[in-house]
Amino acid sequence: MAGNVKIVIVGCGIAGIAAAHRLLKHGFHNVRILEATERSGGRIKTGKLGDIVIEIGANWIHGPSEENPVFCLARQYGLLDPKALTLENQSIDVGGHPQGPPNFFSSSGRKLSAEDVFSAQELFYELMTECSEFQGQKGEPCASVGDFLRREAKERAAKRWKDVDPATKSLRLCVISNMLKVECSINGAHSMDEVGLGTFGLYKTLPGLDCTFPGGYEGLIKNLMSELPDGLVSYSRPVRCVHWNDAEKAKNLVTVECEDGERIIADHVIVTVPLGYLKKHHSTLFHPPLPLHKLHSIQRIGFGTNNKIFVEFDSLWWDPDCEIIHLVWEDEDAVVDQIPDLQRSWIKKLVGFTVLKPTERYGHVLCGWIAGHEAEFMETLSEHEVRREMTQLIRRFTGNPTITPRRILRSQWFHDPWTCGSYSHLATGCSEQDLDNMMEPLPTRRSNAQPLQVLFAGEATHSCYFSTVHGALLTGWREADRLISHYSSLQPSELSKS
Ligand code: 6YU
Repeated sequence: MAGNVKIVIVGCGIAGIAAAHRLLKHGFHNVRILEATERSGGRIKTGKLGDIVIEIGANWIHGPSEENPVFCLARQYGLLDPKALTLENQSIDVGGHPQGPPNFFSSSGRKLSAEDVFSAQELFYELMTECSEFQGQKGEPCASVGDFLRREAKERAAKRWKDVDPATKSLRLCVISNMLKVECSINGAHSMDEVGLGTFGLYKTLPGLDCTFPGGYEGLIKNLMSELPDGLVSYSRPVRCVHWNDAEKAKNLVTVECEDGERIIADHVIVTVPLGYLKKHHSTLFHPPLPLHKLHSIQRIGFGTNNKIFVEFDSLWWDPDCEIIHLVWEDEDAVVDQIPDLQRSWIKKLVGFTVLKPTERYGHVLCGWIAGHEAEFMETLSEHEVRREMTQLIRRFTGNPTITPRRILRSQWFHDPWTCGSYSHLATGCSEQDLDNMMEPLPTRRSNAQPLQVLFAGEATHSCYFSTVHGALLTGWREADRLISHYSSLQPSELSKS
């Protein structure tokens, strides 16, 4: 029976691949994936800087431990370093905060001491923990994480550091601005003012010290793809419109119309396109249009940009054990995460760098992080301009006028036509209901038409692991399971009709 059911999956990122895997395993052989680009993986994208393997998209397995299906698969395929497999690594819980020994440089060319930054970091992490605790309790004090952090940081700084000299106090608040910008990168948001406070605690972290794939994240995709039959994916085949049936007693078939004019009839379609793409193209991607409550949730949930700028040097200018470099602007003691003069000063949004480790494998390569509209503007500049700005920035913060990057490479997720940004976050005004609406199949329960015509997977449809690879993978399995249990619950008489 399952073999006769025709299922089309739109998008060959990890969610689409996971859905296909699970369906095939359960006897659904008539499965096809339509992918807009010429490759699998979507936002899992490994590239090269010279001979060095770099990640243009997803970087880490967040929370690599038994509960994380990406960790389990990577371990099964032998893709991880031995350290990541140790029980010790799996049990470390850092609650999603950046990890590893940091260096802090300031805009006057000074390297800040641990003492300078410790009090600021302590206050910031205290506030971040509090932000997660409003979830499920009515009456959070502000609408956004940014409002709360800014207000509380200033108030507590005034009380706690009242005996500290003004220059030190000001510097500490500048460090907090840097950490606020790091949060923008982590959340993929333009400003933390756009991230909802009441729902912030909905995102869940898993234990385990984040780890990378030494051979590249795409190794996971290659291994999964090698287990799918040849020809299952049609590449360079963008879907233009999914025609479904909202009318009562309408026949149970969906038509998928491709850009090249091909029309494919299916019993079910699983849509895994990114939320950024849905926001931009929902009105043409579905016919009839999406029900209003679903559309409003697509509009309410946030989808921002987080970009990387890789920079290679001949030698290191950071401490050998350093894993994260923070750049602190000394004129930002107002606790800010947005740059007023975006076109001239976009580089101020670059929070700093993660150091690619180990040095024997990566040489002296840093990965710079920049989020928001400043990151989107950066994408419009030539590589030459970005390189020039990066060089000036590093010279200023190190006080060394001779440092020159050997080469750079940046990501451009906002202008990627099939992604339109990086990943989702719960914006102000969102509720848990929006996530439920995102994953609700069409027609929705409010309709009497044939059920499960169009199903939705992808990172932005996971209730607590949105924005991650493991979240996306789990949504692919979830939607496959929805179909598997639908067919296993049908009576024989219903099966012959369907
Ligand atoms: C994670 C991480 N990570 C960084 C960056 C990005 C993301 N994520 P897909 O988009 O993959 O697939 C959809 C497909 O649909 C795609 O192939 C399209 O081409 C196709 N499509 C679209 N339209 C179509 C149409 N019309 N027809 C047919 N096909 C169509 N996740 O776990 N770890 O480290 C990161 C990161 C830059 C962009 C990430 C990370 C998110 C994941 O990549 C993402 O959730 C999943 O891959 C999505 O899979 P999917 O299948 O849902 O969609 C100082 C200093 C300090 C430094 N601090 C730095 C802090 C930075 C913190 N950042 C963390 C996140 C990172 C790095």
